[in-house]
Amino acid sequence: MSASRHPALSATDPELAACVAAEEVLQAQTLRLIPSENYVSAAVLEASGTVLQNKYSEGYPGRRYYEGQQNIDRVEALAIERAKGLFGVDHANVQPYSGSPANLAVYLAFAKPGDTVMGMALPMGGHLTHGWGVSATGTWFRGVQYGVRADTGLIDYDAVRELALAERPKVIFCGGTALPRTIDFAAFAEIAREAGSVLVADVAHIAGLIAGGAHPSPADHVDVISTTTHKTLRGPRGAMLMCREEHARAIDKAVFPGLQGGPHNQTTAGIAVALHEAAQPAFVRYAHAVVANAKALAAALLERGFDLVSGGTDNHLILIDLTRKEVPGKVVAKAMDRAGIVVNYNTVPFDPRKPFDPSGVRIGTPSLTSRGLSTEHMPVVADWIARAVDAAAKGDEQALAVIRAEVQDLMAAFPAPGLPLS
Ligand code: DSN
Repeated sequence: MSASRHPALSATDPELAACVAAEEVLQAQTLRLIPSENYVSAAVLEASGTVLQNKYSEGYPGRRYYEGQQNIDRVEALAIERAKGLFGVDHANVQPYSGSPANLAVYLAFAKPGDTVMGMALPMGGHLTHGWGVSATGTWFRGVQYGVRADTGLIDYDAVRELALAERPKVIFCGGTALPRTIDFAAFAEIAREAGSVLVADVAHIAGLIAGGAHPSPADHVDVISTTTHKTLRGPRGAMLMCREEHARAIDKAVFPGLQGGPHNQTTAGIAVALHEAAQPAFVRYAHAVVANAKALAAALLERGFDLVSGGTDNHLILIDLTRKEVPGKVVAKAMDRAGIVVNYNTVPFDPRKPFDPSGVRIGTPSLTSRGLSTEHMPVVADWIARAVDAAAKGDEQALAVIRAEVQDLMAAFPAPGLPLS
C-alpha cells in the first residue's frame, strides 16, 4: 500500500499497513470466484471507514439510549428507507452485525428454546444457522432438515411439504449458501401457511440479484427476509432483516436489546451507500450480467466434461461435483489458489466425503462481473479451471504457475472497484 493511499496507517503501523497492501495486491491480481464475495465500491469503502465509528447509538432512530445522535439517526434512517424502497418491504432493520446474528434474531423473535425449526441441511446447500446440529440454532432448537432430490439436485417441494406438515415447525427457513437454482418462494409460502410456520427467506447470496431484478423477490411471500449486505448486494460486511409491519416490533426487539448492543454506525453508512448504488440502472445491468456470466461459465464447464450439481445454474453460483474426476475438492481448491483462482471447497448433496475434505468446489461470478468480465471471457475461465483440475490431479506445479501468469494478465486489464490500479 502506498503511503499516500493510507498515510496515517502507514506511518502509525507499517506492519499492519503492509498486510493491507498485500491483500490489495492479492485481490487485484487473482480471479476471485468465491460466490459470497465481491468488491465494494470506493464510496462504500470510504463510508465504512468514517468517524461514525466513534459513536454509541443503542436504540433506533429517534429513540436512543445515548445523546448526540443528530447525524447517526439520519444515516440509519437513510439506510432503512433505501432498504424498504429497494426490496419493497414495510420494515427494515439494518443493525444486525452479520448474517448469523440476523438469523439468531429471527429465532429469538418467533421461537422458544426446544421448539422445532426447519431449514435446508448444510451439506445440501443450506446454512449453519438454519438449524444445523453444530450451530447454536441446531442445539437450542430441534432442527429438522430438508434437502434436494438425488436424481435432479433440485429441492423436492413435495418432501418439504410432507416434513413441514409432520413436524409443524415454528420457523421455516428457505435459501442457503450453495443453491444454484431459483428458489420458489410462493411454493414455500403455501407450505408454511399449511404448517402454521413463520417463513423466513435467507437471501444473503442472492440479495443483489433480487435488487437488480435478476431473481424473483420473496417480498410478497414470506414473513421475514434475512440478508447479509456484502455478497451480490456489494455492500460492507453486515446484514439486514426486513419484514411486514406486523412483525416489525418483534424483529426490532430481538435485534436490540435482544441480541446486540450498539449498532456499527460506520457499517450502517456503508450499507446506505450500497443500497443507493443498487437502486441505480447500472446495478440492474450488473445483476443480469452476473447471471449471464454464471450461465455461460456453467455451459463452458459442461462442455469440458464437468459435472455440475443440478446440471447448471439459474443464479450467480455453480457447484462443481468432482467425484468423477477422482480428485477431492480441497486438493483442487488449494491448487487453484496457487494458480491465482480463488474458490472454496464445498460438500455436494449426498457427499460421501467429510465437510473438511469434500467432493466439490463452489464458484460464482459476482466478483468477476464487478471487474467487467463478460460472457466472452467465460470459456477462458472454464479452460483455466479445467487445466487447474488436471494439474491438481497430476501435481503439476509448473502448469499452475503458467495459469497464474495468464490470470494475472487478464486481471490487469480489468481493474477491480475500490482497489488502486495495479
Ligand atoms: N459463509 C457464507 C458463504 O460463503 O456462503 C455464508 O454465510
